[in-house]
Amino acid sequence: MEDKGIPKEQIYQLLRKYKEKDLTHRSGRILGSMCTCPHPVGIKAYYMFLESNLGDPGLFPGTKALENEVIAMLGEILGKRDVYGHIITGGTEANLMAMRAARNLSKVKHPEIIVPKSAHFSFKKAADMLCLNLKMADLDEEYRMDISSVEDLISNKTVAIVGVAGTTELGKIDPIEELSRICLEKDIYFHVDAAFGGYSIPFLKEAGYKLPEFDFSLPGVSSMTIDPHKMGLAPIPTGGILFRECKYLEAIAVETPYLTEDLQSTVVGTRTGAATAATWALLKHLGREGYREIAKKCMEITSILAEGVQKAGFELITQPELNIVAFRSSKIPVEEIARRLKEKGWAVSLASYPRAIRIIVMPHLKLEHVEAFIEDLNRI
Ligand code: 0PR
Repeated sequence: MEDKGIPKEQIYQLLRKYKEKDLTHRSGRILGSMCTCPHPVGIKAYYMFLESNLGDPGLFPGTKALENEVIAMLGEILGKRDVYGHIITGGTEANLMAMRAARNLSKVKHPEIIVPKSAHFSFKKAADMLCLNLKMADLDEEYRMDISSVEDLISNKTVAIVGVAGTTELGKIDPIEELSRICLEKDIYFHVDAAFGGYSIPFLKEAGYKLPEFDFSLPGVSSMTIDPHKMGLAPIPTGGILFRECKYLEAIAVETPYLTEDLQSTVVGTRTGAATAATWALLKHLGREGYREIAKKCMEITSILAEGVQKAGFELITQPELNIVAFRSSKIPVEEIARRLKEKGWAVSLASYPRAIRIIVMPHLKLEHVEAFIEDLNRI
């Protein structure tokens, strides 16, 4: 570190050099990310609230009011307006909070949680941090959580079951309705990870897509993850955790003696209010119609991509249920396909189960990008 500071123009120039090395979503070359270009209205709102700290909400009552409104709006999207929750850093923190609530409310020794094999790796982190035994349920032939496998894994130590609405690798929706019924019957905490699907499934349904029930309208659902920084178009880091009842938030609250609030339930202490402001601004600005159009557009491009992939001689792993396309070839290993695509400037990701090229059709992917990609795929 220099003793004398560098003039700001020079600083910006230096930063631009580093930035040039990064990929951008806008280029249409990032095909394996659940993030996207943040919407300009969200960016402006984010800037406006940069100094706001929801870790000490008494100092920022305006931002706290925005958070309350955001939680109610997200709850409304997910079938229940009067929910309790917070805007946090992302799906990992949301899943961690949910598992912590489930564990704290049960008095069981050596607690276990049951997640599908397709669950995001954040549950491994949660299990490790919270000393939970992680049980992985098998998937059925459509890569959804297998109900009979779940039933086999349930024991008197089970403190939570997790279903995913929009799996990370394939975008599948687990049988949430059946899981909700089982959890209600057996009095087990049921968390739905809709980090990816939460902002699209409800809007696709409104647009006429036939998708299953997956939210708080099912009485067994205790909590849900929904990430504004994925299909919500908010800047990162912006996640959402919603609980059906206040007692779950209370179960993870700690006393905060010298702050303007008495209790805090989030993992992080100092917590940006900018993410909340951006989420609020986008929900208000885009409205249901805006999000409906975004979700629909992504699905239309998903269909075009899925068709193009098959025409190019590749095999779809499964029919896309949401905006993710996963495919492989009987002739070329997926690692080799990914390598050749990288040579042509495409940043794809690989699904682990089954092994496949995985493309997430986020709002930054336009038709021209997908057409250029299919052309390159044909050459491969
Ligand atoms: N739950 C689900 C279903 C997810 O897909 C993810 C992340 C999480 C929870 C965790 O969310 P946070 O990453 O916000 O904590 N899914 C993406 C993934 O792991 C995240 C991602 C986004 C990764 C952009 C890469 C990337 O470029 O694939």
